[in-house]
Amino acid sequence: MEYLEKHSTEMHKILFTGLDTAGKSSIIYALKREFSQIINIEPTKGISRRIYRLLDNEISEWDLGGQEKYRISYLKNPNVYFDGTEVAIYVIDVLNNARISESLSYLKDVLYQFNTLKIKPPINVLFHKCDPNIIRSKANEIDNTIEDLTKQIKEIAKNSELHFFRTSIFDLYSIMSTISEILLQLYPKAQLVQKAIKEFAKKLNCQGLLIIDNNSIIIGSFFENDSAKFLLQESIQYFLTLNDCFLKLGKSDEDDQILAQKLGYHFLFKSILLKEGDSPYHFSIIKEHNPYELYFIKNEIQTFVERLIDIIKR
Ligand SMILES: Nc1nc2c(ncn2[C@@H]2O[C@H](COP(=O)(O)OP(=O)(O)OP(=O)(O)O)[C@@H](O)[C@H]2O)c(=O)[nH]1
Ligand SMILES: [Mg+2]
Repeated sequence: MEYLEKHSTEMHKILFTGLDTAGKSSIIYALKREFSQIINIEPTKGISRRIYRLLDNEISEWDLGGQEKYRISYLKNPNVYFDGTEVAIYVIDVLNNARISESLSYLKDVLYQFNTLKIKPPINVLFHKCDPNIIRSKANEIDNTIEDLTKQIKEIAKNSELHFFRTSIFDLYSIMSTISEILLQLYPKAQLVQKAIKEFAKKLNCQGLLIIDNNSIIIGSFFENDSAKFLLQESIQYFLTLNDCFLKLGKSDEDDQILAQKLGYHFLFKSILLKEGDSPYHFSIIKEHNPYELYFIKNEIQTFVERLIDIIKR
């Protein structure tokens, strides 16, 4: 239980930037599952910072409010705001055509600052507000906007490592998977963890397994087929929310789990503490065959958690 104290923790600076109203803070609230905050969201005044743990590292997350007056001050003081950035997340509102050129121009300014500071963080561009209902009704229009933007960004940032994603707060999984992929780039052990998760899923003979930390970061996943993938991805936010409800009621017990069943699919959701006083990890499992084995896999999960601790501290 002392390994985390002994183990040296690395701190990584993650920068969220982009114009005002792009949706940066909403993405962060969505990861924290604080949906009621998104409805009444106010523009971020200056920077909002938080520090959280990811596996055995620490993430220092900087959300730079994007109103013009703040952008001017960041660009004037790049040492304070941009220096030390290991990963940049640049959020663009794809529904706001009128401000796309302004957004590209600010991206240029940000890249210029990285260049001056002699740092080369990967640039992760989020084409945000790709809401499921809009994608259905205006698919071509959005695709064209994104295609055009991608071309322009590749030109502007031709010396940077670039990654592109489509996100919407109305598709929580798009946010979870995007931010997880971005953050796990920092973590070389992520592949070992993923391999162990796959082996564990095979051992359980389940069709899908999703392991998420308390900040909604997907530590690893396994899906045997598309329906298992779809069902686990879509259901995870409801299990997390139901779990949060019990925590708000002050009710939790080490042995508790949520079980659900429909049309031959059996779901098990269980929260596990790797370490006393730490935040929990959430396991979501789907099984089609021998579902009753699900009731008896507590020991298997515990053994797997020990293996996970072993990989993380190594
Ligand atoms: N349709 C849609 N609206 C969104 C989405 N994400 C955020 N919004 C809305 O966009 C508005 C601005 O969101 P914020 O998260 O405050 O934007 P921000 O980038 O943090 O803005 P600043 O703090 O001023 O830099 C809010 O009204 C959100 O509800 C999304 O995925 N789809
Ligand atoms: Mg904000």
